[in-house]
Formats: sequence, structure tokens, C-alpha cells
Amino acid sequence: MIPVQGVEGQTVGVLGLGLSGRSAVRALVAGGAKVVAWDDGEIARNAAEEDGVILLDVTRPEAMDGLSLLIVSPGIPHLYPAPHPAIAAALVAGVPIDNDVGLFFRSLALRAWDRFETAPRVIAITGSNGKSTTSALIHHILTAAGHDAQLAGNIGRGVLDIDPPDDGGVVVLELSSYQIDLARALTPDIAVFTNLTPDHLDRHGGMGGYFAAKRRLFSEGGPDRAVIGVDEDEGRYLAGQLAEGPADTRVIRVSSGRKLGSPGWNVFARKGFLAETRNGRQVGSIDLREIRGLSGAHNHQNACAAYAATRALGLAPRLIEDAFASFEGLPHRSQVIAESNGVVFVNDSKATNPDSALKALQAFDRVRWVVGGQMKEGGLGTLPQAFGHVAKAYVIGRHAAETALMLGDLPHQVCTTMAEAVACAAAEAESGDTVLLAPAAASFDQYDNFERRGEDFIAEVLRAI
Ligand code: UMA
Repeated sequence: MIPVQGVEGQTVGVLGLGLSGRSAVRALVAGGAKVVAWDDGEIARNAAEEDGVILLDVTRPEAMDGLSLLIVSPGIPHLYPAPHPAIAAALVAGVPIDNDVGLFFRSLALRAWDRFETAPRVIAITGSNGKSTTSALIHHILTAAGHDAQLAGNIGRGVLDIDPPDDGGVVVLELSSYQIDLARALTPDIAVFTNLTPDHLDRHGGMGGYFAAKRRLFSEGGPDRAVIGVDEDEGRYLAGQLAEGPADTRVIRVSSGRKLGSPGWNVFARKGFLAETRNGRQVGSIDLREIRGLSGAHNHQNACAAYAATRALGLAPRLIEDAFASFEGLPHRSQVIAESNGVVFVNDSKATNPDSALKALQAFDRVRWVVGGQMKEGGLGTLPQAFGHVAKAYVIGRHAAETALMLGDLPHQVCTTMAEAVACAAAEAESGDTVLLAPAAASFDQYDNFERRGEDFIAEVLRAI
């Protein structure tokens, strides 16, 4: 744990007692603060109270008296569509608002670092898609290369829960727009922007607010190096804003699909090959085509971003290439489950919207597609443009028949259950096919969450082969 510095003797409020709130309480107490906490959920409140947390309803304006700081969890609206009542009260009372990420950055550096040969460094990754895979891949590369690396943030581990890093240690943080927007301190050594597509727009007052939140990671802390995906206007704009000119190597430009020709530092993937160029010369190249944990153009983008971030730390291309080969991917994200008689089974249960399902389909040539669930507004969106990759769809979900109507002429079968969909797809698949779960829908009509749905898919695959 990272004890919070500079709060000794102060009274600090914590709003939200989930993963990040509970971890903030522990780290604040370790730093000598008196903590009062609140959660709108009774179960979370009771659980915290049993662990000795002092509860105080911070939604009441008088609760702000004497608070030096209010720490807020990322899932709690702080501005749009409307501030949570406790935040509204803090804004009126002038109580500073921060989060665990802000506390982390202001508490990480210690006197002991003066004796270190290499000060610990922080790599922070943000973007709409691929940030979990990119973060996990960076962590994997560093660990495989023998570095002391820790992974935390939006990937499911509170940032204050890591161990104080040792000499030369690296902390890899996946940061969401919610986390970045609230943090009062943001000082990563290397910051990565993967890409930007519309998401969480209600929480940021639209696309401009969403981009502005992500940009804070680069504008507030001024990282030594910025790795920027330049496949969208926003990425190109950000890279242009951070660099003194096209040859400025503090910005590493990354693309999936486009050759980057600027005289600076570039990493791009084309036709399955990653290339690194610097000052106009190619200095590294990796064949990504046979790397099972990184299949598809979206994963090639993740590979480029992770390559650039670890190169920025000084790792040799050969070490990175070796680590790519042993990367197994994250559970439920393009996760290869099994291969049987030339048929590959892939679990992409995290593809909960058409945009991510599109990328999953485009990663394979002949797909037996398990699709459906609680469909989002807009139905299949742009997915029909990838129908050329689909041999047949196997439709699941409580409203599978309605979902099937959206598929038009695409060969399909209404299966409703995962068991039937996987059994049929496995029976009909031919060598070279990929049986892919990429639902393009939320799981809540049949499962508690996308993880349970992915686990069901895996269980059915193992039964079928
Ligand atoms: N709560 C309230 N009032 C509210 C809303 C929530 O009291 O109005 C309480 C809930 O009752 C609950 C707690 O707040 O007890 C939950 O807080 P939270 O939603 O911020 O979640 P945490 O458990 O703290 O987890 C958060 C991140 N969750 C969100 O951003 C929604 C986790 O990312 C992250 O892994 C964790 O901190 C550690 O850093 C998850 C996520 O879904 C994976 N992220 C979003 C995404 O990836 O799209 C951004």
C-alpha cells in the first residue's frame, strides 16, 4: 500500500466504498488522516462499518464542516449529468475534491528514492479502447524482461494498493476518463493515449468533455514521453499540441494500418508487421501475424502502443518481441480458449458494443459468430460491414429472435442459449474457421456480467470439443 502523504491529523471524507474507495480509506488512515466515509448503498456501508470505517452522511451540507478534502470514486458523477449531492455540497463549501489517483501521484515519491540508482517510474495508459490490453501487455513485457513491475488502476486494482516500488521499479496504471478528470495530481513519466471513440458521453457533457478529460493526463503532468495513437483527429491534434514539431521525439506517434513518415519517432503496424522508425530510418521490426495473444488490427494497435512505451523506457526490441510471443491476452478479450481439428475458439465476451464486436470479427477470416444479448441503442450499428468475415451467426439472448431479424441475409440460427450456440457452431465448423463469442450486446438479460458470460462460453467450448 502507498500511505497518503500530507494528510496527518486532517479529516478526510471518502465518497463511494467500492474498490477504489476502500483502498483510499486504508491508505489515508495509514497516512495519519481521520477518515469519514459514505456510500449510497447500504450493503457497502455495512461492510465498511464492520471493518471499522467511520460512516458520515456526506450528502448533508453540514458534514462538510471540518473536511479538508473529499475523495470521490470514479463511478460517481462529479459534474455531468449532475454532481452527486455530496459533491455539490463540497463545491458550495469550497472543500477540495480529489480521488485515489491524485493521492497516489502526490504520495508515491519517498526520501528513500534519493539512494536509488534508478528512480521508480510510472507509465499511465488511457484511451477509449484497448487500454486494458495495452496496460497488461506493457506489464507483461516489463516482467518478462526482468523488471520489477506492478499493474493497477481501471484494470481492477486500486492504485493505492500497490507496494511502494523499489529501485528501478515501474508502475503501470490503466486510467479511465473518470479517474483522470478528478485527479488533482497527474505526473506519469510516460503517458499513452490509445485512441478515442464516443463513450461515457453523459458523464463528460459530450465528446469535447470526454476528450478534455483524457487530455489532462498529458497537459497537467507533462510526461517525459507521450505515446499517442494518431488514427483519429483527436490523437493527431494531441500529438501536434505536445510536440515542438514533427521531429520532436518526446512524442511517439502510433498507428495501426498507416505508414507514418514523419521524421520523429514512430511505431506503426501494416499488413501484420510492426515497424519502428526514428529520424526517418527504420530501427525495429516485428512480425505480429503468428502471435496468438495479439490477433487483429485492434491488437496490433495495442502492440504498437506497448512497444513504444517500453522502448521509451529503453528496452531492446528483441526483448519486447520475445515477450509478445508469450502474451496470452486478457480473459474475455480476444482470448484463445482452444484449438481443435483446425478450429480456433475465441472468447471476446468483453465485446459488449458493436464497435468492439466489429474489431473482433475483422480479426478473423471465417467466423462462426456467437452474437446477441441485451442489445444497445442503435442495434448492430456498423457491424454489417464485417459480415464478409462471417460464415454463420448463432444468436443468443432472451430476445434472440428479434436480434436475428437485424442480421438480414446473413446465414444464422436462433439458439437463445450459450449451450446450443456453441454446440451447433462447433459441430458445423470446418478447419480454418474461428468460433468467436463477440456478442455486441450487454450480458444482463442472461448473466450477472460479461465475465460470467465468457466463463459460460469457455465451459461450453470445453464440453463441445
Ligand atoms: N456509489 C455511490 N453513489 C453513486 C454511485 C456509486 O455511493 O452515485 C457507490 C456504489 O454503491 C459502490 C461504489 O460507489 O459501492 C462503487 O464505486 P465505483 O463505481 O467508482 O467502482 P469501484 O469499485 O471503486 O471501481 C473503480 C472503477 N469503476 C468505475 O470506474 C465505474 C473500476 O473500473 C476500477 O477497476 C477500480 O475503481 C479500481 O481503480 C471498472 C470500470 O467499469 C473496471 N471502469 C469503467 C470502464 O472501464 O468503462 C470506467
